[in-house]
Amino acid sequence: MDMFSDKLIKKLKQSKKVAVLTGAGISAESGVPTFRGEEGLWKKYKSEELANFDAFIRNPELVWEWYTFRKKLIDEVHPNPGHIALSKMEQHYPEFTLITQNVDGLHWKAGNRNILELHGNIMRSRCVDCGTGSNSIGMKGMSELPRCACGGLMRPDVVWFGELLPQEILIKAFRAAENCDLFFTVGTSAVVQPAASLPVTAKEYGAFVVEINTEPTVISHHADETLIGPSGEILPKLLQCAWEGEI
Ligand code: BV8
Ligand code: ZN
Repeated sequence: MDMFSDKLIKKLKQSKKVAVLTGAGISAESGVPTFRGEEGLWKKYKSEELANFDAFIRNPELVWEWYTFRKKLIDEVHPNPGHIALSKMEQHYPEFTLITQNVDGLHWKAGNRNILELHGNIMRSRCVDCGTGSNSIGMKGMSELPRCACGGLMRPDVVWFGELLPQEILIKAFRAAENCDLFFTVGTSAVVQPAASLPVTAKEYGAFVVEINTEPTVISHHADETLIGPSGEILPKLLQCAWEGEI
């Protein structure tokens, strides 16, 4: 007995334009802790202590320590079957947009290319003063802070609370949500704005919205289908079912 409704399978077979929003949950089975789970990254610290600019200026060592810890962890993990399924979807559908809140770069490693990184990427840094970017630097010892050639302080190239998302990327994300036939929201608690408005927008514009999460969320009532379970198990099964061995 398949766990998926006929309507959902039909949608997967017939859709031409698909958009997906992912959050930390899609990387959980790769071993990357989520933000708000009990073992969440923010258990020890509170997000306001870390993921905002004032916290960074007040205590750059602490913030760099946290990001260096996360980068080291992310360097050692691999995409899981959920990420892989999404890269197969990009090959399959004529129009496929992957919108992620994650900064771990795992969708790129899994083979997706049409990726919109709403909140930046932890492997990139940029100068607070002149904006010069650089890849994958962190705290060398615990002492010296990474600095730009201009002398400015380097910061992780991620979007912190209270900071605007890259407008170009955000516009593309909403355009994808407005134009798609089928929208997946995967592994996100849907509390962080403006990302959390994307599934609602997709619904308003007539998309069939599917939520995949280990538990219901504040936007489950907007979804046409909510599949409860780990995305690393559900996504591959869903494609297997819909494409009957084509993959
Ligand atoms: C902005 C990057 C304009 C850095 C992040 C009051 C009301 C409404 C909004 C606000 C408000 N006060 C402030 C705001 C705005 C604020 C916001 O939304 N706050 C929330 C918390 C209320 N938003 C902002 O500040 C944004 N900017 O609005 O700019 C502006 C400008 C100036 C002044 C005012 C406004 C910027 C937001 C971006 C912040 N940066 N990260 C970093 O990563 O270090 S947010 C951070 O949370 C991550 O990006 C993360 O992706 C994101 C969302 O979390 P999730 O991905 O959903 O992860 P979470 O742990 O929460 O949930 C995991 C889910 O997975 C769970 O549901 C779990 O059940 C599920 N799961 C677990 N395992 C699995 C699974 N699912 C499937 N399979 C599994 N195996
Ligand atoms: Zn500089």
